Amino acid sequence: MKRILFIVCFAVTCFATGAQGMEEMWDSTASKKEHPDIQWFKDAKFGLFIHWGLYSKLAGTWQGKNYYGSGEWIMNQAKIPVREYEQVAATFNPVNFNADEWAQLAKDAGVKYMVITAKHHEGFSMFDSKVTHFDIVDATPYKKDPMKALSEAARKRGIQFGFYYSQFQDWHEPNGGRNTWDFDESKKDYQQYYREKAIPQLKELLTNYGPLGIVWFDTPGGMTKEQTQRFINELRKLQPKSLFSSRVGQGLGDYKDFGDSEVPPVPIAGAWESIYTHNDSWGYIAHDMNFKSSDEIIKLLANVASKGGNLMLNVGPDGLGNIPYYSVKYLKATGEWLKRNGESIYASTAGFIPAQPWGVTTAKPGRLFLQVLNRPANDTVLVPGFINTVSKVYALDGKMRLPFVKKGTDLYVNMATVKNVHCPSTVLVVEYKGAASAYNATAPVTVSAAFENNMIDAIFAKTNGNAKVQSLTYSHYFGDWKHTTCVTDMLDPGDAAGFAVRITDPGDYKLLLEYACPQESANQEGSLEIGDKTFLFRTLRTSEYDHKAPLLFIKHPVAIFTVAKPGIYRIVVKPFKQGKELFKLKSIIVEPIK
Ligand code: H79
Repeated sequence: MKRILFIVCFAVTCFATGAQGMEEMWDSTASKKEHPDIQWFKDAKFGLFIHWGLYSKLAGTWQGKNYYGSGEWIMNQAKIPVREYEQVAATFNPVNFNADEWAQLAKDAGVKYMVITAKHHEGFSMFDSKVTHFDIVDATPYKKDPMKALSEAARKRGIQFGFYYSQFQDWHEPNGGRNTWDFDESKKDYQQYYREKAIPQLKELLTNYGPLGIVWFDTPGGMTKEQTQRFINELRKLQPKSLFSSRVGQGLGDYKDFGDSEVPPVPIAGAWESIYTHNDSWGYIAHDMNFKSSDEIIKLLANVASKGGNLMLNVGPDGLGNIPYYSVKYLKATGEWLKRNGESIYASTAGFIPAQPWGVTTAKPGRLFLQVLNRPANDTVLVPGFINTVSKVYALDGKMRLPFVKKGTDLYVNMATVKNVHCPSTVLVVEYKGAASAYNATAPVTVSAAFENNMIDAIFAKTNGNAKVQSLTYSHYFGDWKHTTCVTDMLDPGDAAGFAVRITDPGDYKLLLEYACPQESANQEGSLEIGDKTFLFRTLRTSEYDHKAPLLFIKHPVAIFTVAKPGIYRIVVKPFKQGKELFKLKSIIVEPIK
């Protein structure tokens, strides 16, 4: 079954912990048995996440003050006392909620599963619960259970339905996790909270809403590994087919979730998911307008699929039950692209050709899909390291055959006849004979004059001395986490980052270093070597690395280099002399000079 062997060890050591360190090591599927019903999830590739609760009504504002953290955190950020927060329920009346409209949007967007917050950290139940009165039926003028209607509307359209449930954090309960402004954390009995609220409510969810594809846990706490296993076993009995997310904690769960807004840099084996929100906040905030365009969503989806995972994209409906205008618009546009190109996404596996300046790859037996995200100026798509014999190449949309030539293991596809209609990813299909080759993580990075710029990502660095490749996590002010892979810990000339690049065209190129640099690292000398030339530069200050603030990168031009002969070049970046960390190097950008 496993025809492709990926290099995953790097990813497992460096990327197994989730964002903000809240998630423990997750046992990779290599060492444990997969859930027997995991296949639908592996094939799904695209899911819709929905954050909806009382915070959606507050919309980022409490008592006239605007909050810019993620919307569902407002109770915590404004330290709203439980008794006052309960009053919000009395005004929560989502009269515009329409289960069929939401489910139809999901269908039109092309998602295969949907996960909605049944209860977030605020502790409010968005479903009819007998365990508490702090739920949508008992405590709001709405009085109905929207989850019932939504679960049915989704299933009717062939969409797997699941619940997000905050199993540990519950700011409404004296014994729930993390409300420190009303309750003394040291006096809490988490087990009592699990016994009296979380477990009985999860049982309600697993009993009253039909078959659940997923139970999506988040921010585990208060349980040992043994207790977590017993918790899982108890819930499993109700719905053995339901998949549990890895944030159930303690390395357990049926598939791996990366940190919020994190995509692993290399292909990862096994079932996994990247989660992103459409703008910057998970729960609705009136003043968060930073929505990703459909082009950005499609690129993200192609990128996640090229690593072998699913993208679950979040939307935050408002307190009346309206999904934001731009979410509707861009989700529908994503669905339009998927209608024509979904064959290259759904049920695909990671591509076996590493990222190229033109884009990324996904695969199915006998077919490699080229997701051309940047069209080459000369219309020639180079697929290096293609070992198999090619039988034909065509554009996925329209099936037009394309000419190709093979020179050794270099496959050149000419896409000149593909109409240049606006398309975020033009998908080309390469049909080939034999079994897929292995992903070559050490292949040189391609640099070509056919692109305005070529990015050599830090992930491809071979490091010496103390230098290392690390995923850095930091928050922008909304609280959405960002993750950037950088070369760090370059303090002396022995701490070097080396990159093997294959430059395919002669000519002049400008080299820019993209890095982040705090005050204490600024003004230091570094060097960049390429071929037999050495270029010196002095670092410029950008920002400090503080995980609660944006990490700012500069693109610093350091060299012009003439390539007389196409071929493999080695680029080395290092400090000129011993000092503080030189900078955090994100990438080297190579721009052909026309
Ligand atoms: O549901 C979404 C988040 O609310 C949840 N996971 C996703 C899917 C999540 N729970 N905890 N965290 C994420 C990490 C907590 C981050 C915090 Fe903050 C840092 C809380 C307080 C400081 C972010 C920034 C939220 C408020 C400010």
